[in-house]
Amino acid sequence: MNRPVLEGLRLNTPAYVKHDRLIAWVADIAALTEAADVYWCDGSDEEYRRLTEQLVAAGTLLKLNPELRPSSFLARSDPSDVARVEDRTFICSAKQEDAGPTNNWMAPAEMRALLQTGDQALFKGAMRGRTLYVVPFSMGPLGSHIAHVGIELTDSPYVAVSMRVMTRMGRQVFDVLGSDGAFVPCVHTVGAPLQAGQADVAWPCNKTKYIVHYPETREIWSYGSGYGGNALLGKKCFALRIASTMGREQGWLAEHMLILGVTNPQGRKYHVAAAFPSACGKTNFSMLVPPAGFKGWKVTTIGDDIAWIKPGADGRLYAINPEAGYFGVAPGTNDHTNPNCMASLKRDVIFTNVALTDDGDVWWEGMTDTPPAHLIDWQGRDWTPALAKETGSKAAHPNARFTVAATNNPVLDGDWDNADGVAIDAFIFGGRRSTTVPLVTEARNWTEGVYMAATMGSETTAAAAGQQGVVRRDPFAMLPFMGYNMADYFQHWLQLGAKLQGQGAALPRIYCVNWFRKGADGKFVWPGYGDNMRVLEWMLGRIEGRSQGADNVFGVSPRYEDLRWDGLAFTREQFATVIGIDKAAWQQELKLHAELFKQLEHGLPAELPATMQRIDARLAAG
Ligand code: SAT
Ligand code: MN
Repeated sequence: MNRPVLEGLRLNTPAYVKHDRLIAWVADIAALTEAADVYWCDGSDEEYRRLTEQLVAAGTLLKLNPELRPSSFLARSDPSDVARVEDRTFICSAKQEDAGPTNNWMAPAEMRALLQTGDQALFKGAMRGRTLYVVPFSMGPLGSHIAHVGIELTDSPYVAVSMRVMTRMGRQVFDVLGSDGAFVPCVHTVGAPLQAGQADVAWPCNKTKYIVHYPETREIWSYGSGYGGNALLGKKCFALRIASTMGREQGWLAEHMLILGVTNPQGRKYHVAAAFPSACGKTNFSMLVPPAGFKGWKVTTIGDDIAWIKPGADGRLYAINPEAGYFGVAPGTNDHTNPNCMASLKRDVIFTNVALTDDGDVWWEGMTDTPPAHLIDWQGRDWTPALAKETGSKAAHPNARFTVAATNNPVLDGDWDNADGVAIDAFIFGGRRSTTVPLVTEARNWTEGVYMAATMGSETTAAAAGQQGVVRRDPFAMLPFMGYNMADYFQHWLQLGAKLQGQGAALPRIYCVNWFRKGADGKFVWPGYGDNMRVLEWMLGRIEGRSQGADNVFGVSPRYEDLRWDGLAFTREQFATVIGIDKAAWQQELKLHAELFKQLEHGLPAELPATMQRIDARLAAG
């Protein structure tokens, strides 16, 4: 192997790393980026303490009051670096059609010239003056047959400590890898090299950003951002975009889904995986507290964001959560919407872009009804409720996040770390729709379920779209996370279902939900949160053959008398508002489905337009 000459740079490779190809790759990247030093993360408590102390000294992290929020920190990002950058995210497959019409694409050679090989290549010298951290991580329980290993090389110690919270990170990963095990190489730089003597800033980043995936070689290259899914490359980049392409080749699924366990009063336990777009309450649903009337019911969390799902020898689908922590949206989280999450956040948390209270704790919009009289906002400026009234300025950024280990969750499922995963009984797909889509509908078969998932959509917020009520189609809640052609992905789901059915397996039931229908007053009609348990109970009742429902054009939905209402005053009229199918609205809706299918026509499975035509015909007849 052609090793680069590293003038004066020691690789510092620990003796327990036996993987020559990996070591050579680290040397290559250190040479390309001209990193000042190389540090191999071991994942120990001592290392976490040392790196967080270093980040406090550098001003990236602020230590919170240890009495109020023990072992916890606040990071404030650069105001230009606060979220995933979808328009800077690329799938660089050899052929453009393999990325499909929903992804940004560039030819691999062209992208490599831009990032690695060209005269002005962005990664050349990008880590000058910085340490390159080697971050070994396992997505999924170490050694699980469903898990995969990644190695992230990053010049951000904030990323290194966040990866320790979010993944199984540390030297034990090298035991799994041995001398030639497979890993997904992930290269990340904030894109802010330091000249000799140049002082660093608290949140280094670059105006130019590239989040790049090469599906054929399973590589990830990320430039210019230190935030969330742009930088913690195990999450969306690996566990969804790269893993979806691995799953397609190998016959499994990488999904943007929470996984929960639900145990009924008789002690029978079910597992449900549910896909919702970002910021639609996945973390809340995965930690749901059943309402008072549901004695003996228990909901436990396996994952809150991503599921890797493989068929077992028995033909059932087994899911693991590839992550080991939660990177959740803080605003709106409180003791009513998600008490288990609030309990998870009592200690050992890295908060990003929330507000700081005068006594050294955190606050965000929606945490309490009455905000504190004074705060330091997410940009480090004074904030008061009066100022907010006047200028609308938010104390916490709307995409402010917490990073916390799953083990902090009081309702963590006993099987969350089970290497074999849990057998899935039902899939749920849900968007955010103020009209049209009923509270819950069961698909009558797998194809109808895939249709529901393929056509799901969400109304964009006014801020994102400049106008209210525009529906963005977000198939399977995977639109920003697909690693290949969306139409091929639909086909993969259909094929997997057909194959398992051919083996005589009972497939999971598929449900479409919508918690977000609004009444004439513009307010949400369905109470949501813990009351979603009523819908979950109906689904499990369907699986057991107990719950009744009524057939409609879209599938099977409950009637008022099919749900349990103990402890909730919810009238037949209110229920009609959230469950009804409006003929005109659905005719309009189907036009939008047809638009989506037109966009995805290259390789689109014929079953989907055929299903649309069946719905259309029933609508016309009804
Ligand atoms: O920043 S993340 O991509 O991890 C979260 C999200 O936007 O869904
Ligand atoms: Mn997500």
